[in-house]
Amino acid sequence: MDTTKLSEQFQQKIDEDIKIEPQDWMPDEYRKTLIRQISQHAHSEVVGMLPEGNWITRAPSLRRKAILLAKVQDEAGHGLYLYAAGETLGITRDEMYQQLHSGKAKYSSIFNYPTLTWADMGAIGWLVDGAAIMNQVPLSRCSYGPYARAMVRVCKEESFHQRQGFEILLTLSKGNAAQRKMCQDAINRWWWPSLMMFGPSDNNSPHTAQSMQWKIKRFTNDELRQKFVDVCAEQVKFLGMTLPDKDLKWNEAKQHYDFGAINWDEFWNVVKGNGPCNKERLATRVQAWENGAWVREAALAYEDKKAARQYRYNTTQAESKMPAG
Ligand code: FAQ
Repeated sequence: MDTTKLSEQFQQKIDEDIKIEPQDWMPDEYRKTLIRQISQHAHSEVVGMLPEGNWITRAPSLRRKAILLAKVQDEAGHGLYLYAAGETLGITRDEMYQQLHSGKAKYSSIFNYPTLTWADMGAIGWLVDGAAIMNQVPLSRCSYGPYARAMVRVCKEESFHQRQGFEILLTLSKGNAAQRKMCQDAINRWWWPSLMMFGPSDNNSPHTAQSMQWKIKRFTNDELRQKFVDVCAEQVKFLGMTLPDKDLKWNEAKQHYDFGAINWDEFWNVVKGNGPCNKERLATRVQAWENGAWVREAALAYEDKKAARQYRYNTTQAESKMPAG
């Protein structure tokens, strides 16, 4: 069948909400877009372990330490499902890592900011995981089966993360003056970078239109950002804190919150590698990869040894069944 016909049938399946599976025909550009997005998403989960990993040894109680440890492990698991989903498209995990380590593949801008106080663990949970869920719930309905299915479990876990973050901030917000100040300071620092997680505004987003047509994206960057603002503007009231935006105001006519201008220069600066922690984050990942070389070699050597033993066993068995003479 010619490519035009295949493309038409492909789009028809998408329009009918039939999932595309790895063995199905798909346009090269669809495959490329998914590899780009899924691998960048996987890298974000794994690099995203670093800002919070920084606080595991400094969590204020054993309970907080255990919760944070479990949360950071969950992020590793999310990375794993996503790398596995990426592999179904014909790219190897090593190639994806290579793209991250060489700086070719992006990861979310948010993880290039430092975690200065314990309240940052609360702000990350509430705002960063909150933004991640807002973006990922629609992705669980995306047209590519393996990506959509990976998102179902990821979202369940992210929603727990979001609540644990809010609970950290709620506790601080009921604490002494220094704790309340720490809480407000963390919200102030994480608010705008969290809004940037949704990507450039729609008129500057080169991939949105095509990704919407392919139902990889179900909402545009600006639509999801607006939903997030509307939710947070209400939730912050429970904390007795404020969002650092003097233009944040309920708009009765639009039934949405209006909000101030995002600093897109800051966003692109971070995306291009010049944020406060870009170099440190990438160097840590590269070092982890290099330090783990012996583990990968040992695992492969073990697999080879097991296969050789199995081969010897199978050969002996076959020989013993041969008729004598
Ligand atoms: N940072 O045309 P668009 C998490 C790039 S997971 C860096 O709008 P698209 C869990 C974009 O890649 C967070 N780069 O692109 C967690 C593209 O560059 P390219 C990650 C960004 O793909 C919580 C260019 O700008 N989530 O947080 C960013 O249609 C706590 C043009 O942009 C996902 O990855 C950014 N913020 O829409 C872990 C979700 N935004 O590739 C630990 C899946 C845009 O052409 C602790 N991804 N760019 O070189 C998506 O939904 C989409 O890829 C968007 C971007 C919405 C991020």
